[in-house]
Amino acid sequence: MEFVEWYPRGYGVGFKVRERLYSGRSAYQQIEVYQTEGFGRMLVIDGTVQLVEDGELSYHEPLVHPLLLAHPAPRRALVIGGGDGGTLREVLRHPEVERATMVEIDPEVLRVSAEYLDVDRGLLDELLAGRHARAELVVGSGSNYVAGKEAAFDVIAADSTDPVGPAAVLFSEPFYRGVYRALRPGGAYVTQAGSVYLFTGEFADAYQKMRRVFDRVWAFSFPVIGYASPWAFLVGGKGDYNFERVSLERAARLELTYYDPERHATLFQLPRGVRLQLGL
Ligand code: AG3
Repeated sequence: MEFVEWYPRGYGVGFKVRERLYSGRSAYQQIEVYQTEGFGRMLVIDGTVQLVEDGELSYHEPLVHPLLLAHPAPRRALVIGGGDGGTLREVLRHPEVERATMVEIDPEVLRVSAEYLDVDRGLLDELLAGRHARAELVVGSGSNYVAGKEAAFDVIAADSTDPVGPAAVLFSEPFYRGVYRALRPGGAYVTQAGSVYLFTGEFADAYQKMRRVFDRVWAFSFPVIGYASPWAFLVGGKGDYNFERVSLERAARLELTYYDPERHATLFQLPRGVRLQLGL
């Protein structure tokens, strides 16, 4: 049996799968879990691959660690989306983080991830029971949550589905304004921004919108296992936040597998045509 995610223009990313372990419709989306032959279990939302267990770090590491390692003291952290728990798990590996909040809109993603996936069941169980020492869970809309906050977070990471569909609001200028307000001075925001090659227009669009809101914006890419790679990411900084310098001492303690802090500058490598399309 095979599972193929079809991107625009008939480009596919496929996995050999042994069986479908779960399939169900939540109030927001279609959720599926497959047992793949070579990469552990796979979470699929609305036909798009969210993660494979043996490869999810290739997404969660570049999403989280550069952002936090470039911040001198990331004490308060917010994760928007990320219901499988992988992003929050990586955020909590930083001892500087005193308190982290995760706002996930779909309780079914939390339940299915806790039951079927081995991303961090322990963390999800603790969050769902409300007994994690440093982290709390809010089930609700990330954009509504952010709209009510002012100078509350040092770092905010959005781990959403694609810039098309239900998550489109997380790529809008009003949302970015809310995020900017919710950041403390010197704080920063990161978001995944789709496939560099298949969603180049959305990537460039999100980049331009963020430039209208944040004091500085950085675009980077990373090859992610399971996605049509390279994958796009955007960082927006408030005040004097500088994404170009990361703490190597703090990085050394993380024992990273994919993101390489000693080669941080390689993150900014984009295909020339894409760089020009972004106006960089
Ligand atoms: N969230 C980003 C998923 C984007 C994948 N898009 C796609 N395959 N078309 C991943 C969730 C992992 N925590």
